[in-house]
Amino acid sequence: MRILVLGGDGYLGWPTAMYFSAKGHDVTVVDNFAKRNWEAEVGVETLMPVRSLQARVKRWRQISGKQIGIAVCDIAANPRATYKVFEDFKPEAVIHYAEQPSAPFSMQGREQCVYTQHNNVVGTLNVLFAIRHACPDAHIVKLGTMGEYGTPNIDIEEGWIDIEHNGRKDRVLYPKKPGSFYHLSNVHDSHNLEFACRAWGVRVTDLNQGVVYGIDTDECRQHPDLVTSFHYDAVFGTVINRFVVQAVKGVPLTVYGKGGQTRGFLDIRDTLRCVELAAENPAEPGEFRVFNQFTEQFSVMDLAAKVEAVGKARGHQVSIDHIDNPRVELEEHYYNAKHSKLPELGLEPHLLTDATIEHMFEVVEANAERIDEDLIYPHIQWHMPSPARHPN
Ligand code: USQ
Repeated sequence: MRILVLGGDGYLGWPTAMYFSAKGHDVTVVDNFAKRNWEAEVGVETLMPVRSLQARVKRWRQISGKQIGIAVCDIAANPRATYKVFEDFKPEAVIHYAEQPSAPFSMQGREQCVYTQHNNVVGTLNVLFAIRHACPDAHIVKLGTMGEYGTPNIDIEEGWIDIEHNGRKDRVLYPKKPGSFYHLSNVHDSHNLEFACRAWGVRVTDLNQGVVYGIDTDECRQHPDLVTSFHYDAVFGTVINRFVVQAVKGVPLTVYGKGGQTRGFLDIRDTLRCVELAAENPAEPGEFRVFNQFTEQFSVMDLAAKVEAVGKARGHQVSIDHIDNPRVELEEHYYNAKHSKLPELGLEPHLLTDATIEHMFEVVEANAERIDEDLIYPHIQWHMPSPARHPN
């Protein structure tokens, strides 16, 4: 297949590009390196140094004998360049990761909120129009988020729900109640994508992905130049990745509030397999298909206990702290999300075992001197800033 990986320089995009390339697909990465700018803006670094995209592609070619194409393009700001990429490459599948992915980043203030929604929503609209213009049969595999649903007091279905109201029935998009402006950007994307399926007959798989953990994939392990961008800071780091780094550094694990927050989780290797399963089994023309992409549910306290146990067994001093929750979210709630469609297509999950956590510890321990303790504690609050503040 000819596959475009939008956002192919990122934590998930780069391993995805190598994974498809290793399997013999014709892969081109599209990126504008915005993530590298956001890291500089917030003042954080990845645990392991990340080479330039060009250097990674070159190393990948030396090791695998396979070529990955590069198109430097801002899909949100430059629709003409985006059209050109789609015209030239004529993708059969478009894997779309090219979004600002951090909830805390989007909650810093007006500027970052508007930026996040503009970047994510307009970027996805430009991709939709580019596909309609250049390759209307291409299948969009859009990385969305389980956070679109929030934590409702009823079971979460896979994208759609059958409802009966005043004696009449309909099938509608599942009601959304997300917990940040970032998560809201994905809700807006889902609505735009679903409408484009109805109006134009495009094919879309919306992957409502849970929280990803993990440091590497088979391809990343082949050379230090091929590592992906593992974050442990309070802006871009996800919870398990953060806890392992905290345990190695001897910082009490930062459970926000009570820690009863429950989410769906998956191993980074399963992200790649899920995207592959979606691409190999495309949505029909006009179909807006939603898969809930996670493999297990855990509460934050479950995760802290798992990391604590593995960390102590490895000789680390690990303790758990309940810090004031910087977010507005339920800390104890019902959570039961369906996730059967990807297993039905053949997903065999990597579950969160002690061995998985041990591997994360090994890599973090080997890079411990690069951990900056100042980046661990969260500083971005969800609550309204003072009205007296300047609009920015
Ligand atoms: N949490 C802690 N302590 C920490 C960090 C997080 O208790 O040090 C809690 C948060 O309050 C939250 C949960 O852990 O209840 C998950 O937080 P997270 O930062 O790991 O993940 P989140 O902000 O939800 O976002 C991440 C990715 C995002 C993706 C999303 C999937 O950054 O791109 O869309 O996971 S989901 O959560 O299913 O919406």
